[in-house]
Amino acid sequence: MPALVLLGAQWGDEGKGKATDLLGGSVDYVVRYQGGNNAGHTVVVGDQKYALHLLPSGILSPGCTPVIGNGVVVDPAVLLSELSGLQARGVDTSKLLISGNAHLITPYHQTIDKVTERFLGKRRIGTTGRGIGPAYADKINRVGVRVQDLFDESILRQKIEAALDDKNQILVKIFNRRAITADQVVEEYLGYAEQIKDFVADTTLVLNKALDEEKVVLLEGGQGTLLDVDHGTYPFVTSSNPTAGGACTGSGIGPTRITRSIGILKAYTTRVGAGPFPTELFDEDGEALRRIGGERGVTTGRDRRCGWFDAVIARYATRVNGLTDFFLTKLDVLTGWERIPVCVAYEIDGERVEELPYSQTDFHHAKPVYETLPGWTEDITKAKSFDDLPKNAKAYVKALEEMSGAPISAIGVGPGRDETIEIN
Ligand code: 2SA
Ligand code: GDP
Ligand code: MG
Repeated sequence: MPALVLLGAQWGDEGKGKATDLLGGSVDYVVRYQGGNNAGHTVVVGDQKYALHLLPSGILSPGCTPVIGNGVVVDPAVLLSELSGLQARGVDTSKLLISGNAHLITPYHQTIDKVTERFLGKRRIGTTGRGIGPAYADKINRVGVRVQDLFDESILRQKIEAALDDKNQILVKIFNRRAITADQVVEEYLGYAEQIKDFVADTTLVLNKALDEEKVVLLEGGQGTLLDVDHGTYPFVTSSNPTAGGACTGSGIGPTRITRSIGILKAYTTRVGAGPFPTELFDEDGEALRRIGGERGVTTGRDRRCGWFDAVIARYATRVNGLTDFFLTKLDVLTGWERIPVCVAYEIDGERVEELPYSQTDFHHAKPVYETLPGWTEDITKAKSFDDLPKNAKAYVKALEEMSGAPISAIGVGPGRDETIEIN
């Protein structure tokens, strides 16, 4: 049996948490493969709303084993508080597995993230301030601290001391901050070791064995395709690979075992943080999308930037992720607009461009070319099948499908688990 990937097709917050939860009942493992507690995945179960940051959304599905893969960066303090928050609400968290190879976020990563952003001023990325970029930088620089290091005090101390050698130079000399002592970090992190040791496992072995035994593994992405450090709008990206390739590296599952790659696609577009966004709206339509869609960051509470649907981006997501299908989310948010513009191409320096330009300068200059589709006013939140949708909503979905390069297999018409139309 297969592994499947579920990832964001835009700039994140497409509704991946809800989609993962929806599939949670029919899969055996849900694996986070990149990112960390910069993510904010919302799952609504009945009248209960959960905001998950580090834990895979599958933790809410009984029978499903949640896994934090090697590609994730783990802030142990956040991990423990998220676990105790769920336990207090009666969620069984005992099956969680954490890769011993996942890297740790430490307090100095958070400090560096925040002071760097402050220093960048107008050129800031608009990070979540959770230490994600600095933790991945240490990983690539081979001075990172891994989950397994928590269980060997002498190695942990050596690594933290080595990492702090140059970090303290930067913090003190450039950012005018107080030095962080290795002792204080080591002591804090040794305290976490005992609390997380039972969750730590060789997760690539567990997952590959599970696949051998015909189990189903869902690889859940954080953020989205356009925030990918390789394929996104660099430098306005996160520091990991949310795209499908990252699912293999971040979990230790080979590409031949993945049979489905699902792109979660919002019926309009949002972005948090800085960077180019061709269909962004600065008028009352943008404000209405934000208000009706509840477009506010789940982790930082920042207002999300909002704009119309961008088919160039959707086609790009199909291309770089080899998408087999899309889940289209938040169609209900568009109810009430008389006409809905959809970006079908860009105009760059007077020329029509159908594909996402690889040049950053071109993308910054891209102006959306819109086609306008007729809207609908009927409430669609109770729709259970595609045929229950009003004619113009059906036409909108079909048009998006045609422009985006992969079939739409599910449509979200509300935040709840059952507010989904499945299309066979
Ligand atoms: P970072 O912190 O280094 O990963 O930030 C780099 C960029 O990545 C963006 N980013 C996100 N964009 C959308 N949603 C994210 N998760 C939260 C949510 C965001 C929040 O679900 O709402 O609460 O603000 C997320 N995480 C990272 C970030 O905005 C930077 O542009
Ligand atoms: P994620 O990061 O991709 O998991 O998405 P977020 O949780 O950050 O943001 C998506 C928001 O949209 C959450 O508040 C969800 O509850 C909500 N949501 C998901 N699908 C739908 C839908 O089809 N309709 C509506 N109205 N809300 C949805
Ligand atoms: Mg989110």
